[in-house]
Amino acid sequence: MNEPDGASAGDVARRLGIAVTTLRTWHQRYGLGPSQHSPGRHRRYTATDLARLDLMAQLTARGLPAAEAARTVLAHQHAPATQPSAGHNSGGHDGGGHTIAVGPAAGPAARGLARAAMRLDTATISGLIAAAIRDQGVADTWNDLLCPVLVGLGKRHAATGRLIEVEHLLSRCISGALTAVPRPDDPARQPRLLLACAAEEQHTLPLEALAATLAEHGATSLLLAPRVPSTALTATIHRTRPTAVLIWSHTQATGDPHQLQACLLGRHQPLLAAAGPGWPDLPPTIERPADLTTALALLRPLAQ
Ligand code: B12
Repeated sequence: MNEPDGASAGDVARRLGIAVTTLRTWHQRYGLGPSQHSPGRHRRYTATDLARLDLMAQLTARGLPAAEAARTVLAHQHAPATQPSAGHNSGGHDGGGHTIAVGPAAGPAARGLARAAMRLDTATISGLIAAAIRDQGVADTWNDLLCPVLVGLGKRHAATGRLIEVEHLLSRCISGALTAVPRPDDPARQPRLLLACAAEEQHTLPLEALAATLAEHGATSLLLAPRVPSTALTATIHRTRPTAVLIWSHTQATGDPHQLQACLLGRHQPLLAAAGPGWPDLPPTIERPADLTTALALLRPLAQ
């Protein structure tokens, strides 16, 4: 921490991405308060206080009850001092603030993930995502943990033009965790579901989440992502004769409806779904699942 007089409760709460009331509760209940005191002034948090609170925030974000987390933190009290991680020392060069705003509905795990992403802390990012998938399944992890952080990150990037490194690292960790979800074990069978990104579309994560949640529900899918040209898509439909094809477009630039029409030109007519916010208005014969759960319900019965 750079301030010679130590930091205020507001500063610390902002840096750790937690509410000031949470900080006060940790102080009152577990004694994790500010240790520096100048007469006539509010007490200030030192670098050692911040390191303790950072550990507390990480442990609670991983789901440890606060009392247990506090016991662990206090047990570390006399161990060699932990340095606050790099992100906390970085003086606001990312355009203001040290965490990504994840919205009021997001839980502590999303705030913990946002903090870990800002610190470029690969091990914690991957650990939090893997633990959430194990405990809650892919769909809840995607909706409640990953989407709030991705949306917050997108807003922050749009406002500042920065954090591309955070976006890339987080995306890779998410892909890794979703790919690690075990697939149904039937190598002899050709998957009946085809999931593909639209031509030039690089946003792959929603499709990766869909493939992983389908797998969790016993359904295999063939995933082509990113950037699938229309000719490659129609050739794959011709070769694999899927029962359903879902095409993802995230931005208007990639949502050209001609690539959808091309999928229905052959003799084989799969169910066709256009997903993602990039598509314009489309004929009602094309399915438009609005979220992961709806897409799962639409495709799962067609996986056999
Ligand atoms: C990660 C990311 C990237 C990564 C993608 C990595 C990967 N492997 O996927 C990379 C770095 C490659 C990238 C590139 C770009 N990106 Co980008 N990216 C994002 C980010 C942060 C998250 C994307 C994501 O996965 N979102 C998933 C969910 C969270 O998206 P959602 O729209 O909120 O979801 C809604 C629905 O789609 C639905 N839904 C959610 N999940 C699912 C799942 C299924 C199956 C279904 C059916 C529905 C569904 O529910 C949600 C609520 O309605 C977004 C921010 C954002 N808000 O999405 C920007 C964002 C999409 N990117 C943006 C831009 C501009 C770009 C680039 C053009 C930047 C550039 N100049 O190069 C390129 C585009 C390249 C291309 N041609 O595709 C803009 C798009 C603005 C616009 N509307 O046109 C966004 C919104 C950021 C911003 N605010 O400016 N990006």
